Parts: sequence; C-alpha cells; structure tokens
Amino acid sequence: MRGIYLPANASRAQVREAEQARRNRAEIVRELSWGRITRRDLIKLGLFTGAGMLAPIGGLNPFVSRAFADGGMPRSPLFGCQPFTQPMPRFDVLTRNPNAMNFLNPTPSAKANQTRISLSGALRNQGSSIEGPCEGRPWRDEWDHQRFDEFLPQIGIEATQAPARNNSSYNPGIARSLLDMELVNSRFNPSSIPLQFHPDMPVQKPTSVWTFNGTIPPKLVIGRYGEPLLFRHHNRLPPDVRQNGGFGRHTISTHEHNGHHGAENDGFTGAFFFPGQFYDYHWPIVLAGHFSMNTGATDPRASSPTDDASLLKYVRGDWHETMSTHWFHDHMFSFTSQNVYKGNAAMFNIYSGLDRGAEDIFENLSFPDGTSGSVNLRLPSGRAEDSGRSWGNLDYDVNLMLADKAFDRDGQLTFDIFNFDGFLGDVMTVNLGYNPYFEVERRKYRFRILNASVARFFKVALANASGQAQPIVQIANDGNLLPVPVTLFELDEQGIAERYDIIIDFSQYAIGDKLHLVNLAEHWDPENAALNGKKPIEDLTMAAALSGTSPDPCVGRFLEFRVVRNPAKPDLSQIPSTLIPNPDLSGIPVARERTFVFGRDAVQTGSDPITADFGGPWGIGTDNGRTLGADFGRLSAAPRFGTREIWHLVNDGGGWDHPIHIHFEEGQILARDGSLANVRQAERGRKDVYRLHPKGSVTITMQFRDWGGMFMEHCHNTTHEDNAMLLRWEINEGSEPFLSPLPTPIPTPQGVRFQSPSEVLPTAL
Ligand SMILES: [Cu+2]
Repeated sequence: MRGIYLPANASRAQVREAEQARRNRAEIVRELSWGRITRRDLIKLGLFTGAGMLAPIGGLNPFVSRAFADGGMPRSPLFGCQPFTQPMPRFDVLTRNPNAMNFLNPTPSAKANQTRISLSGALRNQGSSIEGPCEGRPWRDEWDHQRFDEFLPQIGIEATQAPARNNSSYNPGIARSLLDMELVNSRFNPSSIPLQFHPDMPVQKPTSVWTFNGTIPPKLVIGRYGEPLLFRHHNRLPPDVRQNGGFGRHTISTHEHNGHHGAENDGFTGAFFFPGQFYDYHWPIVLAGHFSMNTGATDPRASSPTDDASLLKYVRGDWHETMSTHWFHDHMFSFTSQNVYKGNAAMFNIYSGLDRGAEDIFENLSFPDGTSGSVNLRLPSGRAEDSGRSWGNLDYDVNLMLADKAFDRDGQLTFDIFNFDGFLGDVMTVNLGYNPYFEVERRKYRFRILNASVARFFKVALANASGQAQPIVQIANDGNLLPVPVTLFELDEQGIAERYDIIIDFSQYAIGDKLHLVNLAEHWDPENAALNGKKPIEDLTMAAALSGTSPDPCVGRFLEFRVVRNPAKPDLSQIPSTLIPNPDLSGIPVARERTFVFGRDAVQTGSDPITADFGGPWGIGTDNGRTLGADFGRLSAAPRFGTREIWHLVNDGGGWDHPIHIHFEEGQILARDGSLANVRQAERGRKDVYRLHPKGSVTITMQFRDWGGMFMEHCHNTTHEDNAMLLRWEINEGSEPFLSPLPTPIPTPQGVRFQSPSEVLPTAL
C-alpha cells in the first residue's frame, strides 16, 4: 500500500479501485471493532506483514477479496465547500450544577455505585438482558474516591457519550453581541445545530460520530482551584457493538489529561465502562503539593477566584504548579485512536487567582517572598464588569481544537486502521468545523490550541494578507503557563495532545484585514509519494505553505481571522513579563532514575486476551529490558509516594517522532539529547507531553505526591498507543489501601473483576 490518499488528479479507474479496496478494508475494521476477529487472528492468518501492515494479498483473507489498491484511499469529498465560508463555532460550555451532592441522582459516593441495572445487549451480539452495576468504576477500595469527604463535590457536571444528533442547547458562554452574526442568524439560531462539519456537507449519521452529548461544537468544562468537581460521564453508545459505522468501540474510559487527581479519576485504559453505565470522575482540583507545601494556605498566589471580584480564596499547595488548559478524552485500551477521532474529545479550562479569566480585576497584595503586586496576571479574557462574572470569561479567550479528518464517498466520517505509522486525515477542522473563519476585534485575544489529531503534528504560524509571518506570543505549553512569554513567528511543532496557548494582538491590524493561521508541518513523504504518519517530513516556510503546491491537503491556511471592529471598551488585558516560574526541585533528592526506550518490533509477554494488546508492532523497553507490547496487567514502574525521580525517554530510531505522555504529575525537561541548551524556550515550563524526536532523547524530572493508584505512560500518536506503545506504572504508597502491586481491573458488563498483575518487571519497584 502506498500513500494514504490518492493524488487529486487520480484517474476514475484508480478512484474506483481505491473505493472498492477501502470498502474491503472497512470490512476488516468492522470485524475487528465488533470483536468477531482479533488482530491476533489476522497475524495468525498471515495478513499482517512483519512491519505490522496488513498484507496486500487477496484470497488468504476470509473477509475480503482485495483490501488494497495501489494508490491509497480516495480523497475526501468536500461537496463543493469552500474554505472560510462558515463561522467558527465556539466551544459549548457544559452546565455547572452547584450543590453537586444534591443535584446528581444517584448521589455520588466514595465507593463505586454497585446498584444493579439492566444493561441490555451490552455484551456483543447478546440478545438477552444483562444485569450489571450502574457505575462502571471498579469497586475495590483502591478505586474509591481518595479523600472524598475532604473534597466533597461542589459542582456537578454531566455529559453523555452519544451518537450524533442535533444540538438544541448550544451555550458558547459569551454575550450574543460577541458572536459572529452569521453564526447567530444561520446555523445557531434557532439553535438546533445539525452535526455537520460544514453546512454544505452531509449531516453525520448517528453511527458515524460519537461526541459528548452527541452534538457539536465540542464541549468545554470550566472549573477552578479549590472547588471540587464531579464529572459524571454517561455511556449511551449503542449496546450492540456492531452499531458503530465500522469504527469506534462502545466501551470508554475518560482521561482528564493531566489531571492531578487520584488514579480512580484518571481514565485508566483498563477501567472502561459499558453502554448503560456511568462513571463518576472526581476532580478535586488541587495544586500539586497540596498535602506537603503551603499547608496553611497563606500565599495569595496559591489561590482561586471567588464569585466576588474583590476576594481570592487561598488554597494549599505550590502556586508554581498552577495549571490552566486541559482536555479530556477517551483512553479505551487499543481503541483510543478510533474513539477520540469519532468525537470523544473535550476541553477543560482551569481557573486560578493567577489565571482568572477576568482582565479587569487587579489586586495589590504582599507575597511571602517580600514582593508585591497583582496576583491576577490579567491575560486576555473579558471584563467582569461587563459579564457580571468575576472569573472564567471567554469573550477573548478562545479554545481551538485542531484535528484532521477523512470522509467516505457519502461524506460520512471514516477511519482506516491499516497504517501503523499513524492515521492521517485529508480535511482540516477547527472545533469540528472545516476551515472556518472567526471575527475578531482590534485587541488582544488568547487562543488555547489543542492538537486533537490521531497522528498528525501541526506547526502553526500567523500570516497577514500578504503572506508575511506575524508575531505570536506563546504563554503556555500543555497545561502550564510558561515562566516567561515567548514571542515567535512560528510555533514549535505541536504533537498530538499538546496544548499551546498563544496571544495575538489584533490591534496592530486595520478593520477589514484578514489574517490566517497556517499549518507549516507537511506529512508528505516524497520518497514514497505518500502521506506519512511517522512525523512531519518537512516544516515548510510560510511562502511554501501558502503556495498551494503541497501534496498534503492539511498544509496551508486553516483558520481565517477577520478584523471586524474596534472593541467597545479598551483592552485591559496584559502580557506580563513573567508568568509562572518553574517549581524549584533542586533541593529534593532524586530517589531513582529510569529509562524508557520507545521503539518497534515489540514482544508481547502477556497472554491475557483482555489486558494484552497483540496488535504490535510498537512497544516500550524499561531499564534495559526488552521492548514490550502493551499489557495493562503488567507493572513497569512503581515510584515511591512522595519522591522525585528522573526519567530518560529514548527514541530507538527508525524515523518516528513519538509524543510521549506521562500521566498525573507535571514534568520539567532537564535536557534534550543530553543538553538543556537543546530545550527551546517555549518548552522550558512544565509539560505533560514530550516530543521524542527520531533518535533523540528527553530527560525529565517529576514528583509523585498527593494521590495514588495506577497511571499510564504512552505515545500520544494514538495509532502507536493503540498498537501497543503503552505501559502501566503506579505510585507505590507502601501502605493500605494501596497494595503493591495493585490488582488489575477486568471490566465486564456484569461487574469489574480483579486479577493479580500478569507481570511485574524486575526493575519496577
Ligand atoms: Cu509514537
């Protein structure tokens, strides 16, 4: 199989052949997704080559006669849609219900709710009724919400994973006057938004797209430090595993990407739940160091906004660990890429005294270190005096979710798992809309850019009308405000799951000006004349990216800014010269160093059909051990609670760039390829995803504190992740209730059972 997509000038015969091949491949995908065959079966049948690709042969295959055409997939049809003809939808803010303990029914509890309910058909192909617990969370003590009574939920938020439907309750969380009038007058009024990637594209079928609440735009949760939140996630996906339009698995696990929460709320890959069930995720929202630092809550910089503009609520913990831009998404074992791609991706803005979301509030306070000033950094957001909201204003604080998608001949979302380098789409979307435009005022805006792709990297730059790169100020990397803002003419490459928060000052432009966000990262491999999910093959210059000659359809302009008016009131927002310095770990002894090597040709030592991934070919070698394919029953590392470690992440070569995500605590990059000098200014803050360049290494340091349980480390190229580049690590508390190692949860619709870890690496403990 050559490229993922045919060239635009492919002949009709090629397109026909490719269509047939895709239909045939889709049959295999479907059989896999229904669980009627496993990837192990395909390997046994000789259908996977040594490189992990499905062999391009007919006849051998019981399901298809011919799975591949020579030229790749047909290009996605766009139904005549032109770029920049639809207004960009803002995120849809999920309702925050105060008094969560009374609002949520049944009332949340520390222990998983084991009340039996009927889960009809939750087992594949099963016709008869099945009974199981209403909550899919594992029931053992180690999965109880840690310190639940201490952090009783104050805010309850509910969302339902559901098949595509119209949205009749769109809530962008900003004044109507600030919404694009076209947005107000057309698609979003009378606010029943069909699930379309563009108004001229077909409405997505319920089997094609599964989003939060089944609707677009993507959802946004708003939270703040010191206000524990309970996110109740309902699974209302089809109980029949076959009703998935050919891809996507109806069991899910929701990962609050890099939440500093107990592992029972982390969306562990093996703690998935079934249609008909819910899972209560308890997000206490505490600063790291909550139980060991600033325990008297005396530093005003460790704080949270209250509903009173003049008051801050002081919280415990280290203010240097304040986080801002999160997202949450599915983490279902072996099916993460399909499920995230199908719509299980949302964002979570966390507010604090420092990052308050109200640019007109400033304090004059003294800090313990003798300095004084305003805690609120006054980043672009909006005014409390206008909205009546003393925090969390979204007027000028805009979430952008970037993702490449692909569509079949009927315009329905499509996916192809038969490229283990990484699935790439050929249609660029922002907030699940094809190349939209966004009207802006002549003032500063903050954009929280999330790469929500399966395998595509972006490299974002801002072009003016004459194609010249314009300055962008990067203020945050992943969840964390940087020590200092960094002015750039193009951002660094942005791997999957990385968040870059930027500020653009549109006051420098005139009313009527148009600017564009441009993707410079080209995934086109000229040697094979194919799109390639390994890594960006080339970062283009602005001129090259704008020339329209790239064979990669997702290169070039993808979002248009239209400068439409002056702001009604002066812009009070600031770009402070310092943001959040890194926590100083130099005085904390390094308890342990570990090395993780990310590569191909992994072996699978596990044999459990639920916990072990037999798809390969990716894997991780721990501390000079063999490269192992994922088995969530295997414990690979168990740092001790309360310690600090140094981890070396190493790419074993082969030309792939692996964005490595380590759950739970923020890390600092100490070196790239052995030297701090190789670490760019814009990644010198705290991070949770570390791009591991071909043949490169990244050395990081992190602590393990506040919470316990089992977490993960994996490549966030979700194609790699799902094909076994994932491991389980856990925090070894050395005391009850945390046995060490922890029993592995095995979810079934009838209830979660547990078994001993299938393997504990000799270097784990
Ligand atoms: Cu990878």
